[in-house]
Amino acid sequence: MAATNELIARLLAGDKLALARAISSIENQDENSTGVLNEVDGRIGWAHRVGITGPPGAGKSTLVGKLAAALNDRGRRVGIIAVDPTSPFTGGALLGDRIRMMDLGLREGIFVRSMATRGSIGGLSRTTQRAADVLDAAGYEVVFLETVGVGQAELDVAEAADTTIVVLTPESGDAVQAMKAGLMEIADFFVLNKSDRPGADQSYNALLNVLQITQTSSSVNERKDGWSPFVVKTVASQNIGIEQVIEGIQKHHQNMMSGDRLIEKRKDRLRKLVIQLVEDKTRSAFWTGDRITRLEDGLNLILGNRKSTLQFVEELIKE
Ligand SMILES: Nc1nc2c(ncn2[C@@H]2O[C@H](COP(=O)(O)OP(=O)(O)OP(=O)(O)O)[C@@H](O)[C@H]2O)c(=O)[nH]1
Ligand SMILES: [Mg+2]
Repeated sequence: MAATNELIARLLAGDKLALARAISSIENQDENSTGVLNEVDGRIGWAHRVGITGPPGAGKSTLVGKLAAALNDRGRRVGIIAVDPTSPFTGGALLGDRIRMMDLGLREGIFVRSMATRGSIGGLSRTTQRAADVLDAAGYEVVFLETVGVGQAELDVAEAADTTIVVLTPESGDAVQAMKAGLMEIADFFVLNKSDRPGADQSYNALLNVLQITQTSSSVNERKDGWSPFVVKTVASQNIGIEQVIEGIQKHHQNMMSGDRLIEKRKDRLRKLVIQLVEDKTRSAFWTGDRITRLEDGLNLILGNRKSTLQFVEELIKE
């Protein structure tokens, strides 16, 4: 307990080592995690959580690095969580990110952390959300959540973020592809990175076209929040377009702050979290050793055509 208290005191003071340890505790749900989360809740402010997703190698980490540096130059404290949904270990690519971002992490006001979340307890969305909560409580004002867009992972990150940016490149196939992958619904805006590459203008125009079509059609893609996604061209490696991306982030933040959208989004997140936690707790409370034995017996009865499945379920629950 004393150790947990000390950890909490240090992380609230912004100690990076303590922050890293607290996030590991949450990832592993070890003995410190409940204590940490209980202290973090109640101290959550309004850190702006910005999800950055897109295909492998699109330049997401490069972009996040430049954004973080630019924001930090203006005195903002910035947290970066790079989520790797594919690897349970720190793989090569992630290590590359780490090395590239290490310089940034040396800055007083920037915290960098990567998480390999395959098989993480409670899922990517929850772990990411709670890690962002910890950074928020520790006084970080902007928290970037980077993840490679591989199916569910980008949806999970979009759920944990207030603002979601989808990074595409001239190489990453056409805009129609992005639309098919459901990115139109999750992107608050797009960054077309590597605009120094051939075909950048065509890609930009194609993306604009798709956006116009989705925005003018009264189809499923119409956004009920009235926000219209746009495209920002960047060359992250050369620091080009970074200011425009920051403007986009701020514009979306303001849009969410006026009206109740941000609070509603947070409430949605919290609702899901509470429901998920209740389900987890009830499930583990239900499956005691006794019931597991009963389950095995019941399965034999059902297989032997001596009991119906539904009847057995009712009996188990009633006990
Ligand atoms: N030409 C060009 N190269 C870029 C640009 N931005 C980033 N790169 C390069 O693209 C490569 C991949 O960049 P990362 O930032 O690691 O990309 P990522 O999307 O984070 O990659 P993963 O996390 O592995 O999916 C690196 O070699 C970068 O230097 C750009 O605007 N133009
Ligand atoms: Mg990366």
